[in-house]
Amino acid sequence: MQIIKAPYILTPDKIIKDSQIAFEKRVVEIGKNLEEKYPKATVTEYKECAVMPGFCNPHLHLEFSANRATLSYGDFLIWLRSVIAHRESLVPKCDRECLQNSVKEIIKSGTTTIGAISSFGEDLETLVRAPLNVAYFSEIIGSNPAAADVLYSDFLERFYRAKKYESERFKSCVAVHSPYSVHYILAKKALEVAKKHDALTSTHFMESRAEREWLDRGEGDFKDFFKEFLNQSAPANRPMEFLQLFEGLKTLFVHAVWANEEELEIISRQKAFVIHCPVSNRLLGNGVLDLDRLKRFDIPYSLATDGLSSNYSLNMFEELKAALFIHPQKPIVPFAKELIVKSTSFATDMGFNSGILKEGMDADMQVVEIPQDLSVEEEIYLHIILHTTRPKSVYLKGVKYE
Ligand code: MCF
Ligand code: FE
Repeated sequence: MQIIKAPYILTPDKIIKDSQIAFEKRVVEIGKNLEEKYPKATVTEYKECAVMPGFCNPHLHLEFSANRATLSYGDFLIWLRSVIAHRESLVPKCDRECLQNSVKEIIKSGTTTIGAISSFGEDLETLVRAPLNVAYFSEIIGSNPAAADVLYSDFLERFYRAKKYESERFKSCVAVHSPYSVHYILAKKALEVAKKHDALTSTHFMESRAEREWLDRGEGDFKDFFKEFLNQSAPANRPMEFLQLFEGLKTLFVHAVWANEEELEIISRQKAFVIHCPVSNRLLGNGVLDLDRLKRFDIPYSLATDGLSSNYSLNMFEELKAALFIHPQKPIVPFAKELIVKSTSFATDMGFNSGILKEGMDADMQVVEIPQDLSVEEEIYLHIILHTTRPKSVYLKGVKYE
C-alpha cells in the first residue's frame, strides 16, 4: 500500500483539499488520516502539488513518429500528397527505438491511456509491452474494389494478431480510415468484425473542406487527387450511408470539423464521440471545430493530439493550451476545467477502469505542480494548463514511472 499526501486532489471534477489517496494497483481510499488506518503504507508527500488522473489521448499515429519537418503543412491535400510521397521512407524511419521513445514521452507528459491508430502493425509489440492503457486500432484503408480482398485479409491478420494480446489494459479495436478512402463494402466488412467482438471503432470523419466537397458533389481538391492516383472519378461513400455502418457500435469520430447537422444528428443518436484535434486541424488548414454546436446536439467530445504526422508534440498539456487559445469565445475558467475533466475521464468512456480517482479505479495518476500564489481555487484547472509542461510524477496502476 502507498499513500500520497497533497494539498489538492482533482477527481477530476471535484477539488479535494489537504487530503490523501491510498492505493495499490487500484485506489483504495481518498480521505484524511489514512496513515493511521494503513500504518504499513509507504507515504509520499507532494508539497504545492495536485494529484489528478493521467490523460487519455484517444487518437494518435505512433508509426508516423519520425516526422518532424518531412510532411508539408497548411493545406489538407498538400499534406496528403506529402504523406504519399514520403510514407515509404517515413514509417520505417520510426524503428523500435523511435516507437519506444515516443511512448516514453507520452507517459512522461502525463498520459496513461491512448487510442493508437495502427496502419501497418509495426507498433504492436511496443504497445503490448508498454505500461499504459492502449486501445489499439488496426486501420483499414483502400477505395479500389480490385484490391479489397487483399486489404481485408491484411486487416484481419493485424486485428486478430492484436487480439491475442488483449488484457485489461490492451484492447484490439477497429479503425476505418475515412469515408473518402475506404470502399463501402470494405468498411462494412471491417465493422462487422468490430460488432462481432464488441470492439471500439474509430474513423477520420469530415476533417477537411475538400472531403466535404468531394463526398457531397464529387468536386473540389480531391477530384484531381483521385483521378491522378487511383483513376477514380466518384466518391467511395455517401456520408449518411457511411455513418449508418457504425450503428450499434461505440465510435470515435475524429475531427468532424466539416460535419453537417444531419450527420451530427446521427452521431448523437449513436451515442458516439467526437475527437477534437485542434493542433492537427490548424496545421492541415482544416479550420476550427464548433464545440457549441456539438453541445447543442448533445455529443460528447474529448481532445487528442493526432500523430506527429500532423503535430509537433504528443504532450496533452500542449494540446490543452492550444485548445484554450483556439476557442477564444469560450469563458476561460469553466472551459479550462471542461478540458481537463474530459481529457482525463475519457479513459472511462473508452472502457478502461481508469480516468477518475475514486475507490476501485486503477491508480493511473499524475502529480502536477501548483503555483504557490493560487488565490481562487476554481481557477486551479486553468493554471494547471498554463503552467505545466510536464507533470512531476506519473503513476501507472500504482507504480511510479521512472
Ligand atoms: O489524422 C491525420 C489526418 N487525417 C488522416 N490521416 C492521418 C492523420 N495522421 C496520420 N494519418 C494517416 C492515416 O492513418 O495517414 C494515412 C493513413 O494511414 C493517410 S492516407 C494516405
Ligand atoms: Fe489521425
